Amino acid sequence: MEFIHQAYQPGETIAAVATPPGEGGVAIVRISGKNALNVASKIFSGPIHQYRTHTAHYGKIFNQAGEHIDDVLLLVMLGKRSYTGENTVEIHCHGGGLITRRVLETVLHAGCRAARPGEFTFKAFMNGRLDLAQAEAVQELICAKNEHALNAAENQLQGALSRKISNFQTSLTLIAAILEAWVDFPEEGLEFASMEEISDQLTDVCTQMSRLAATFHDGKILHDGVSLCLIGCPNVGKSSLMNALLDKERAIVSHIPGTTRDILEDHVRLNGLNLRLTDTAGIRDSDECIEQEGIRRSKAAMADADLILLVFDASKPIAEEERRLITEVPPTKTIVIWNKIDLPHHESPLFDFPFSHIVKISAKEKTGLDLLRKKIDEVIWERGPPARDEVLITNVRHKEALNRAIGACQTIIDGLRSGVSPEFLSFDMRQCLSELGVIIGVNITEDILSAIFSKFCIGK
Ligand SMILES: Nc1nc2c(ncn2[C@@H]2O[C@H](COP(=O)(O)OP(=O)(O)OP(=O)(O)O)[C@@H](O)[C@H]2O)c(=O)[nH]1
Ligand SMILES: [Mg+2]
Repeated sequence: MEFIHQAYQPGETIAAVATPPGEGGVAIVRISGKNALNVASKIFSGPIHQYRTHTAHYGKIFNQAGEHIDDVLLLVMLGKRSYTGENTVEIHCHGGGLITRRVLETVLHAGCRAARPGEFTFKAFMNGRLDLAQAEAVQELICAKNEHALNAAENQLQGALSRKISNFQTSLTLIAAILEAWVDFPEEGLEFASMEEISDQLTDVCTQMSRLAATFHDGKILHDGVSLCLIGCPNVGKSSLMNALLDKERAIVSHIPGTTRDILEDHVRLNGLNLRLTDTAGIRDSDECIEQEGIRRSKAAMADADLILLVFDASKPIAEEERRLITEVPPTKTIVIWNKIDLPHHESPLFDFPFSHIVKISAKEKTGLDLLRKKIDEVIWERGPPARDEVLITNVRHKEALNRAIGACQTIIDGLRSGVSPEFLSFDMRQCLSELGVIIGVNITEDILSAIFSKFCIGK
């Protein structure tokens, strides 16, 4: 078969540096495959073939010319009990870029090939150590940017998602068997279950699958993070709010309207989530070409943002430009900020407009910010942050396969209800089961596997 568009031999011995580039205390060169012990024994000073599995040994690495390369700690992990499911040797050498490269070159010269991205995890998948959803969780675990994402990846790696999927498959396979019995032995089939019972069971599985698919909203937040954009007319206090949320003087603040002319970006942590905060140029009619470009960028940032903070100066009446802006923002992803309430101010006159999230603050006095943080959290999560052990769909590939499975399941339910003969529904049942299989990696094409693993780092 092929892996990342090159021939792939099961058991072939591969090697790579498993630690990140740069200087560090220790670097790890990992070797895995059926010749891993032979390769390592050619360059290591100790009797590798005599070592027991999962033991560590101090020794020296020598190159082909017999030159000393490094003093190392060598770990042996045999066969089925290793990460890849194949013999694995890890060489823990000194963590300099040059020395690590020399150790790797020595290993490669001793008779193995450089690993492709994600190839160790690919071996683990091919050898049945992990299913595909678990293999993908390895990469998500490495890339997790917040606590919730880490929990979700950990659950997926422990097989929680795979168990859910295989429970769906088990229920559907039982229903499929009843449908087939029905086709083969129409009289006996009816004794197993009635048409309504089968349809109810299917609806139950379909509802559970839909519930899982609905977690993708939260999963996407964990995976991609959340972007927040500050929008408003000049001088309403957007940059002041940016600084207050970041708790540093990031943006220039002044009483002159049109102070911010370009997009400013920074990150802030909120209840375990990383938010990307964007301050923008105040929106108004302007003849000045640089300001016009700034305003164009503000509107583009607004369109891209997951959440808009639409800022008003509460001490002033709503301006004509602001009325226009109100009609341009999507109300469901907008929080209205009624700023400068430390000054004599108007109560919010926005009841004419469809905003359900309004927060009163003073960016200058830093009041109302906790309420704003709570509101942001509320709008982001819709139904509260995910529980630690909740199974979430974080991956578009899983979401799409699950949605196709739900679609096929729904077709069967509709068919049964409208009296379509069960034999005509077996195609949809096979389709539904195979889409679920796609998530955990059953009958998946080489191209899809290559696309998934090529996103991994080399050495993982
Ligand atoms: N009293 C009071 N003044 C504020 C408050 N927030 C901002 N200001 C003042 O309002 C003026 C404008 O603030 P900025 O933060 O620069 O406003 P902006 O919306 O970023 O303005 P542009 O960059 O021009 O679009 C400054 O003089 C701030 O000190 C507030 O809550 N209360
Ligand atoms: Mg500004």
